Amino acid sequence: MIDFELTDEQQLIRETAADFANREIIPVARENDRAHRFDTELVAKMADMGYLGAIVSEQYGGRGLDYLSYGLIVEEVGRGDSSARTVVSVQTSLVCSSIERWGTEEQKHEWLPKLCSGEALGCFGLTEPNTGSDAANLSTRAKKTSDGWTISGQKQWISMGNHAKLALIFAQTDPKLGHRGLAAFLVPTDSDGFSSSEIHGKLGLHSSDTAELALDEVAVGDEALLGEIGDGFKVAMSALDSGRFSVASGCVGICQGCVDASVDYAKQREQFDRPIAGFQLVQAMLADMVVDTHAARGLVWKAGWLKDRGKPNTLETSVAKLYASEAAIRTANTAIQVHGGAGYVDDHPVERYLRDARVTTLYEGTSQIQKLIIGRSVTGINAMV
Ligand code: COS
Repeated sequence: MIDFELTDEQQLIRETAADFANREIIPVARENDRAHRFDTELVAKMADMGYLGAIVSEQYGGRGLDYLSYGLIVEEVGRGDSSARTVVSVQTSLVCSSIERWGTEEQKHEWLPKLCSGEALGCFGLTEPNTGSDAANLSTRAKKTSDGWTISGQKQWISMGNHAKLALIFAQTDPKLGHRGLAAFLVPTDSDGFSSSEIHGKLGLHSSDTAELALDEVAVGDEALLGEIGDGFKVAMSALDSGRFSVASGCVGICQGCVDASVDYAKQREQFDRPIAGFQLVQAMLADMVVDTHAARGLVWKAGWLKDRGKPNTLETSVAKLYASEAAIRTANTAIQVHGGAGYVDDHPVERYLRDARVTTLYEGTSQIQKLIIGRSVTGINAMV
């Protein structure tokens, strides 16, 4: 049976998130973008809505929602502002999900309530200056001490790295073991030897905090280890299964925002004595945008449906992330075309949509990595070795 009908609860969650985006996110998005401001008040409001721990169990302070509902929330937040959406994606999918899935009861009770309530922000420290797609090849080292570990290395492109109280840090414990030597650590960012600095000059996501992290002999106890030694790569990959779904959901929001803005504009903008919405070539652009939006949303919902049933979904998540991120760029680009010169300045949201969409085919696995995952899945041949 295929059923595209949302439950009453999912419908309510969607409407509430849309209303939240309209009231709290969209009115401040342009000013935050211009000011390059990481909006901590908005983060607190999203936390109050339960959006930082939507899929976390209620016993740990989350809302215990299903993935489809989470995707609906992330779509609406992404329609509002991808920088705000990045907060939700990183906090919920990369950090909270990893702790809930791999953590001990002590770790879950210590961190999840604070993360869900927004008392603490978390960041995901996988990528390094010389390690992006080849995620197993980390330079950051963790050395065993008598009562814990010392971690040294650098992390790059870390969303929320300057605001986070907790960093999920991936490090190599034994280079001879390759990906089976990796471990994940819950590192408080006020630890001695931990520092962060802001990365400037980004094309988009101006109101998202993006950091470089440096760990200089940071000492943590044994209780900081998340999962077992050697589980680090699996922790990262399982986090990205959730994170890629979240990015894809946010991209559907960009697509929908572009359609909404373009339809409105095309109906009120007049040329040759009639609204440009009456021109076939404008309608063709709108139609392309609508098709991309529907297709992306359908793929995201399918991935969420599989997650909610506990079925394997790495392939479907990569398909959704690849399609939705590329669709967001196409749609935002077309939306600017519909707006003409007006779309090139920030009186309308579409130029920000394009700038913010651009990163989504890069982070949480490039489009090329998604294609290699999809290609391996259908051929059984690993093109990455
Ligand atoms: N969940 C849990 N475990 C997973 C997994 C998943 N989704 N995917 C793989 N694993 C496990 C495998 O089961 C395997 O376990 P064993 O060691 O027990 O055999 C292990 O991880 C290695 O898997 P695999 O051989 O598939 O890994 P590869 O080295 O081939 O992975 C890719 C290569 C490209 C897929 C991976 O490095 C990747 O996703 N790179 C992109 C990283 C990225 O997205 N960076 C952005 C960071 S966030 S901005």
